[in-house]
Amino acid sequence: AEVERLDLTEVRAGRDAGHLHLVTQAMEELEDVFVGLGFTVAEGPEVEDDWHNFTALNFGEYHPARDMQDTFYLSSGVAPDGTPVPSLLLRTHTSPVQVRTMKAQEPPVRIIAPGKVYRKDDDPTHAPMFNQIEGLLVDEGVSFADLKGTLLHFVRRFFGPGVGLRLRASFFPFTEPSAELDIQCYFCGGGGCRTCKGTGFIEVLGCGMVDPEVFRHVGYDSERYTGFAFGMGVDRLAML
Ligand code: 2U9
Repeated sequence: AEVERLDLTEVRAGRDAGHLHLVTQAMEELEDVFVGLGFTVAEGPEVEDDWHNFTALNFGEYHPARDMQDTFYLSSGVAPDGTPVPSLLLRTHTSPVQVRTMKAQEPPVRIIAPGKVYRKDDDPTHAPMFNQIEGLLVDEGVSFADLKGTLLHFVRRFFGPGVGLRLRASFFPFTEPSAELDIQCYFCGGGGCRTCKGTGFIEVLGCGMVDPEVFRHVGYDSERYTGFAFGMGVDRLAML
């Protein structure tokens, strides 16, 4: 009969000393999915000015959507010596990174913008600082079908091959048309539970076709170019 033998030459891995933060892990996994599709990573300042954070993205000075993205203002008005100080704020989304990229180069653009963002929010489900990844693709002939194919690939890679999904009409000042992407709730399988608030679906991200008004603000020919964009909250996805 076979006798169990002790292998004294076996090399075993040591005990793990620790690991990356779960949000960092989620961030890196998300980046890998889009880098694999040919997107490059772009970064920008967390202290922004009003134009890059709001105006260029089609939030007019009194647009009601500004209310939902109230943030922390650093300075504005006039300095003690009388010189005007532009309105500086902590960015409420990473979208100003895409605005800066478009100001600096002509299409094609294919970037993701990961990083910290800030909002005047503080309750059990909202923190004043959280992480986002946004994507932007601009070229000639980009359609909503390209957006849908990209997001389908993302859901399959990040959540698994068999996960059901749906697009639901929505509104953002910087995209038209706009949609939210939901996946079928994998806690209850779609029947309805606490996690999906009885709906059978979990909200994953917002997206849409870039509003031509945004192209006009950054100096792109809005007759020649179209593009899609999407944005997601990384802390939320790490929890999921
Ligand atoms: C440019 C043009 C369009 C990025 C987009 C969303 C929709 C969106 C939210 C997800 C959860 C923010 O973290 S969250 O609260 N984002 O729903 N973001 S489209 O659209 C852009 C970005 C840049 C120049």
